[in-house]
Amino acid sequence: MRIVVLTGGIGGARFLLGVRAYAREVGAEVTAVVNVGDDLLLHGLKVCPDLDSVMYTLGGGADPERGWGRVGETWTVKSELAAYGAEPTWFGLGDKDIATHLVRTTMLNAGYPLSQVTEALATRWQPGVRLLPATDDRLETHAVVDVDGGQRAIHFQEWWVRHRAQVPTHRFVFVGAEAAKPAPGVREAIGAADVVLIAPSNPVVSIAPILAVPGLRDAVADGPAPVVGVSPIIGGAPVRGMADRCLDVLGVECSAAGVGGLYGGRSAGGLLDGWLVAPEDEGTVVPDVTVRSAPLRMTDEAATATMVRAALELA
Ligand code: GDP
Ligand code: FO1
Ligand code: CA
Repeated sequence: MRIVVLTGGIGGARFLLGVRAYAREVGAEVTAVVNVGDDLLLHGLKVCPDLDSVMYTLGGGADPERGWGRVGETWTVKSELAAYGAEPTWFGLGDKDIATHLVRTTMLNAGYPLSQVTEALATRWQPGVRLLPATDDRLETHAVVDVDGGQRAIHFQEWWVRHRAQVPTHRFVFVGAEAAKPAPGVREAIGAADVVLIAPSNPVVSIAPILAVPGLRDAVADGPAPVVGVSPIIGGAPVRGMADRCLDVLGVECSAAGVGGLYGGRSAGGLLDGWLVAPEDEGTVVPDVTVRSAPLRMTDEAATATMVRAALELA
């Protein structure tokens, strides 16, 4: 059995722990197609927050409380940069994390594509699933916001981390998406999948940038595999993070039904055959989609594997 998962950072990473546990039980192969829209160049280093969240989480090196970066992290470089007054001060790289960015940046500068660099980094972390960036090309999520009486596009990280999404926002733009190509293996994995799962990731800034890579939405929507999504929204609120702010920008209700409707039913030009919602949201209706409920809180690996089983039963 071949399972493909579309994923962002922490929500997707925790979901993948359950997918991997299930896959080990039944001998399935897992490919994660990971968002790169959050990526940024900082102090000359290429930082890939969602790829790193997935890699560290599956490799046992993630900080469980923060949800990003390394466990047991130290911040010497960050405070040294602050002593120089180096901007930005609102985004901090940990010392251990910086080693990842140094290796990545060196390889990228030597001409290796991000997909090969990711494979090389994963040699250390042994995530147990194949990690593929959605694209090797530059694709950056920007937010069009009101500042100082005018409209300006700012990088997603400035919107999310610096402004905590609390700034009047018109829309998101996936800069570079039109010219981006799926990374090697992504289209092939989707085409050969027995099931495609959409992780309970942020639909607006984690899943949408993946689908914005030309050809990927069609590969999923027109592919042979059933597509099942898992709701990141329980009882009208995100479990963590600011998906409510993101959905607000799109004018989509923050609910399991709202996100299900945003993805849409496959037979109606959308993506989904199935949509898994929490028991709190039982009765959710998404036109042309089979909706089931199951406990969706990823409290530990076993609970998450049970949730994955429910998603696969829907397929
Ligand atoms: P990010 O890239 O680090 O922001 O992470 P993702 O986009 O992959 O995931 C963020 C989403 O995960 C948020 O919208 C949360 O609501 C969702 N999430 C986090 N924990 C859980 C959980 O235990 N259950 C469900 N269903 N969703 C969760
Ligand atoms: N999030 C923060 O809120 N503040 C930070 O200083 C910060 C640094 C950081 C460094 C590396 C990394 O991989 C992630 C980092 N994040 C930080 C988290 C991250 O940028 C966002 O939560 C995600 O991009 C949203 O998916
Ligand atoms: Ca993300």
